[in-house]
Amino acid sequence: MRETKTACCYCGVGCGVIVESDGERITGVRGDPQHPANFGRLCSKGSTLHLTANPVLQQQVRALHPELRTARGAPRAPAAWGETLDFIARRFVSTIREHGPDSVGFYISGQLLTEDYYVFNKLAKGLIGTNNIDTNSRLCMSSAVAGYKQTLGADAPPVCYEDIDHADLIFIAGSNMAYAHPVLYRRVEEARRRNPSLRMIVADPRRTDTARDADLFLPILPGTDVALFNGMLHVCLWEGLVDTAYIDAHTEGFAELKRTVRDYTPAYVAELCGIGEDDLIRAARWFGQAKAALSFYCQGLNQSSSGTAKNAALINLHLATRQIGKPGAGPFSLTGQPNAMGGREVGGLSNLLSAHRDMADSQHRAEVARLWGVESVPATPGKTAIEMFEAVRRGEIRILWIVCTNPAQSLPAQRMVREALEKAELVIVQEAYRTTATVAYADVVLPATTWGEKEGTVTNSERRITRVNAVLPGPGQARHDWEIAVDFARRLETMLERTGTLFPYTTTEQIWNEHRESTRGRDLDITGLSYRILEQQGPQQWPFPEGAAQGRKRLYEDGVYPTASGRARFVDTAYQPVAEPVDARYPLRLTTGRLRDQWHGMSRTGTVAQLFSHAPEPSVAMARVDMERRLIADGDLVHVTSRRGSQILPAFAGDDMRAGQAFIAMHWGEEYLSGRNGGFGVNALTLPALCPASKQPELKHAAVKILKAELPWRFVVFGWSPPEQALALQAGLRPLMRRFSYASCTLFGREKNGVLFRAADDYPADAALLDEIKARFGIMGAQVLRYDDRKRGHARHILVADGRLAAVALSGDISAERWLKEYLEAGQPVAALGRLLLMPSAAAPQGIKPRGRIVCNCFNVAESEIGNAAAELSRQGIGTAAALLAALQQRLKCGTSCGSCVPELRKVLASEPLPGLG
Ligand SMILES: Nc1nc2c(c(=O)[nH]1)N[C@H]1C(S)=C(S)[C@@H](COP(=O)(O)OP(=O)(O)OC[C@H]3O[C@@H](n4cnc5c(=O)[nH]c(N)nc54)[C@H](O)[C@@H]3O)O[C@H]1N2
Ligand SMILES: Nc1nc2c(c(=O)[nH]1)N[C@H]1C(S)=C(S)[C@@H](COP(=O)(O)OP(=O)(O)OC[C@H]3O[C@@H](n4cnc5c(=O)[nH]c(N)nc54)[C@H](O)[C@@H]3O)O[C@H]1N2
Ligand code: SF4
Ligand SMILES: [Mo]
Repeated sequence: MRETKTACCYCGVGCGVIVESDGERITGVRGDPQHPANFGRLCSKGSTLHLTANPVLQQQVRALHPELRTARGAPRAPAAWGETLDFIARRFVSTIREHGPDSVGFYISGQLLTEDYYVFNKLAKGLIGTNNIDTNSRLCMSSAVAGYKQTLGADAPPVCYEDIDHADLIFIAGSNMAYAHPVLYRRVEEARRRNPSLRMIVADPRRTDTARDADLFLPILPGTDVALFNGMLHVCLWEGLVDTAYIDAHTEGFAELKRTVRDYTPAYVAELCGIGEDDLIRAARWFGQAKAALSFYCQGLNQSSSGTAKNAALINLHLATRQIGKPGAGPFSLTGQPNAMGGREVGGLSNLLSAHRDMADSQHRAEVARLWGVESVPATPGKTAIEMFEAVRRGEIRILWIVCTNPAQSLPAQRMVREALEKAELVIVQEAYRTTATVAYADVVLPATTWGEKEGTVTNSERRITRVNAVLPGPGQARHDWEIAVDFARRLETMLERTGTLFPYTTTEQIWNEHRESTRGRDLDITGLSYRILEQQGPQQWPFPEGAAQGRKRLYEDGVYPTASGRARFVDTAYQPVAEPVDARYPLRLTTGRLRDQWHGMSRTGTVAQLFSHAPEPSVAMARVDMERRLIADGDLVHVTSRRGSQILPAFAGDDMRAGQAFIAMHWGEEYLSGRNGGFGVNALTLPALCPASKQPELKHAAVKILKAELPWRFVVFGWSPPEQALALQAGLRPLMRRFSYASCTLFGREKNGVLFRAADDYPADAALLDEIKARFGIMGAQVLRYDDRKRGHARHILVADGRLAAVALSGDISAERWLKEYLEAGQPVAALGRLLLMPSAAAPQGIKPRGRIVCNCFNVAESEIGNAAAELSRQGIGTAAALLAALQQRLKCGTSCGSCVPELRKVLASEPLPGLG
């Protein structure tokens, strides 16, 4: 037994994790009680990290050796590292010689460690001489970067997690913290428990679990945030809630903003935002009157064609009311990925340079060139993510190197993205998993190590740097991302006949020390830190300059800002509607976002069966009225169509949706949701409109139409699969999804691995195709129980093993799916059922009640069980909501481990009529 301290590889909360291993396997994880981000807590994703490292499962999906194809159309073949990197280097040399350095591009990731990031940045900007290096942080944090820089002068969140304990108002805008930053949200819950006068406002078009917890919920119309913040500032001005002395002493540009904001009267704003005037005024008063107002925001602000303006308008509000630079106050941009911050620190975007320097600034370029020992760094602006793929499609960028991100899933406008991937002369994909949609387009696959295998550092949302440690070596021939880049760079240097090397590193510490030196004198100065300090004294916040005893918790307490004048700048923000308005043809507003238990394209969380239990299959959520108008019932398949593409999926009514809106989780890409025409998943629909300042795409707002899909023929297969086959089975089914109008493929189960394949079409599929799919589930041969009604096209084929259901295939009439799956999942003996198993009827035999969705993943507690217990407890007349929750938790244990489901428990309880609560 060994224990290793490291950080969670998912969200930007940056929780500390203690990993248990036996030298060969990771056997468990628990939260690090000493880590200041989580003090021992983990959410549903963090607490299942060890399950993503199960070697039996991993072997089936990990990229284990380099793969190479030397000509388009040929299959990729395993290759040695040396041969592969030499091949790429030769192609780089010839392409650059012929077409210049800007004919290559790197698209990297906020999930890389700081050291990985640093090396790739130096490789592109220092050695190759191109600024064509951008990252998925462009889809995530670039509006936040631009917002902070425009207003406060530097890309630094001025706040810290501890501020939650000092705030008396928490304003959450465009963030579903309960799902996306759960452990930090636990801290908000705790602060509210301790301090009943702490109020919470949530602004979100959807009534999320976070919104349901609010004291004041502002269900604003999508994209109207700038109007909301300007309106709040208008009220604060009118009611004398701005801090004129602070504005005079520490800011500039207020006069212009004031003129603009004058027009944002409560009546006008309430109308624009679709909220009550009273609520707007109340929100402004709460904010302006608070002793300390802390706001949290994320993609509801950033992923917008006015993303930077939304950020700036919120920061304006903080500056004008002096809700900044003091305990409990400030604008807190939540970072999404674990190392979004680290990437920004090393200048990992096409417009940035090391240590928060600007590519456009000639002095900054000279400083970086000096640091690196190169003549110059290029001045030509690099392409940002969307622009880069557009340039690839135009043939301007010929070689594309993709690292630690899955653009064929996560970029908007998938048709364009895929045309680009097809057009590129060479696509290199450096990945830990070979199952992603992007790998299908790779000419070269470079297998990378991942969480539990690699080491370096990451920086979380509150500027805190944590050491990431390896527990086990990587599988097969996988190598660390920085090592791959360094090995490649040296080969390139040799081919370019460069003397000496810019990449003399043999350890991550050497890389990090160089990065550290680049921060000297900058706002993020970490010259006082070292790997040793991080290891001995734990995670530290920047800035931490030489001579300091500790990092800085909070910035700008002295009112001095890192701008030329030392003053913060108000930005004159005017409201702009979303890029693609709804109209008669595309009347619904589609938004996209996160599920509680899944991570992005699901290459990792999608290998853990139990993480599907909270949201088992892809779907689109709609308002009930919009469904009724279109004669759509819950579970019906619909075509969701935008100007860019179409995707079929089942619709369900969500009581969190306003009329006119629809929601699809961003996780459902082609890997899980597909079909014959297009079928690229959620991002078939989204658009490449960009915020002009940050170039961040508007992933949150597309105009769509939704129509019922007439696909009468249905097919579903589900069954248990042995651990050494389950993921391979699923991966093998993926190409077959394209053979149906609609198909999805997901996992289910807990101790066992279940695979579920679903398809629909307008006519029965080819019998050979169905037999092939069934055979993969073991549904073949004499022992299969069969019912076939050929005339009607109905079939029920069942594999029974040890007296229990092992796999079931239904086609035509699939209405028995629900109870058969309950029997299978419960491991219920079926001998007594006899012929009932094959009866064509849909009715469940006596004695089996569907459990429904699993709400508590830690203790496997289902919706139905929670509903029943809640009803019973509320009949007992327990007085307060808090007491009721406690009683529910005591009875079922739900929500007592990671706590991720607690907001949902509160929701269920709130829907019970509570005697004595009114
Ligand atoms: N479980 C889980 N957690 C994650 C991730 C994950 O994949 N899964 N990913 C991580 C990453 S990289 C990121 S970036 C974060 C994202 O974290 P969040 O931004 O909190 O998550 P999202 O669900 O993308 O979007 C947040 C909310 O924005 C709302 N919204 C949409 N349009 C608007 C608008 O115009 N105005 C306002 N005010 N709100 C709007 C949506 O309804 C949604 O509830 O999550 C991180 N944490
Ligand atoms: N519609 C819609 N689209 C969105 C969003 C949205 O809200 N709506 N959100 C956007 C946002 S905020 C984000 S951050 C992006 C995220 O989008 P992506 O970056 O595409 O998300 P991931 O699936 O996390 O991709 C990371 C990839 O790296 C691989 N990997 C894991 N560890 C390692 C490693 O150590 N090294 C290497 N080389 N590879 C590794 C994983 O297998 C995975 O395929 O999605 C964006 N796309
Ligand atoms: S909140 Fe959850 S996903 Fe985020 S770092 Fe902590 S454990 Fe990981
Ligand atoms: Mo993100």
